[in-house]
Amino acid sequence: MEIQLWREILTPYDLAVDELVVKFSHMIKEYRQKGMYSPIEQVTGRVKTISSILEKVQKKNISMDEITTKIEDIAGIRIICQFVEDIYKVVDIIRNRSDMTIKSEKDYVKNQKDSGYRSYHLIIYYNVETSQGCKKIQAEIQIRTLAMNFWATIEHSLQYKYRYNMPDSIKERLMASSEAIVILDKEMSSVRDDIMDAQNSFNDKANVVADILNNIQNLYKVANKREIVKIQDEFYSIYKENDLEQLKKFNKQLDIIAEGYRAQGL
Ligand code: 0O2
Repeated sequence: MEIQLWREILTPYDLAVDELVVKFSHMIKEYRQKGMYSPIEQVTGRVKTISSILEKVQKKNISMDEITTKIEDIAGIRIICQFVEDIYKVVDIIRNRSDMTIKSEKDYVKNQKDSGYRSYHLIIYYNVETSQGCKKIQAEIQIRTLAMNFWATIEHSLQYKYRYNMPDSIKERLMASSEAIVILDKEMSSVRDDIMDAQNSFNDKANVVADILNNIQNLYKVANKREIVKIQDEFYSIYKENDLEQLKKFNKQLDIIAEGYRAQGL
């Protein structure tokens, strides 16, 4: 196939990956801005390389005009979560979105593959607007925990190294480490509430401090210097106490001062 044609085929996938990464990243941002725990920890995306597409074409005996229908993972999104429970939350979030439709799903978390691989896979339909009009494309979303991702990344490299001849001893060690990952994920889930509490209060504190600094910055433009210096000193001393409730109270007082100066929207 001509290079130009490949470019034409892959461009909408490129756009879809960019858009989907932005959408999922924004979800993380929204949760954190609200001081809430985000079920998504990280998101990455990639368009399958031409060489990898050709490999699949050969392996699955696909004709060139069937590429976009039969190869479902030309656009690939990987969502990494902290806990197994989050994987199912993310699946529900995707299920309820109006801009993606689920075509099929595979739960390799509950039904792990023989290799020991665990992950939740969704194939979605997603519309992109290109210069040629609207295109409905397929994309694969892999959702897994940080621990599952660690295992899959290492195993993928070993698969590549040994191709289809992975020594049994390595396979056994990978199986054993996959079992260790299951235990690790379970252990982490059992302390999930404590970890979430800690992360929520960390985000809460970061948001309050950002609000306070924003208020102080606005007051700089309208209040007199002595008053600002006093406010700043007070902020530093409350900050040192590491008491979130005190910081919130101080922020409310600042809101009232800023309102008095009409400085909030500056
Ligand atoms: P790459 O290089 O990651 O793109 P399919 O081959 O997708 O048409 P299949 O095998 O039924 O059909 O799909 P499945 O099982 O849902 O797997 C698709 C993708 O999941 C793979 O894509 C891998 O990314 C990942 N995966 C599946 N099994 C394993 C495994 O045992 N180990 C690791 N590390 N990853 C796995 P590709 O195209 O094979 O590879």
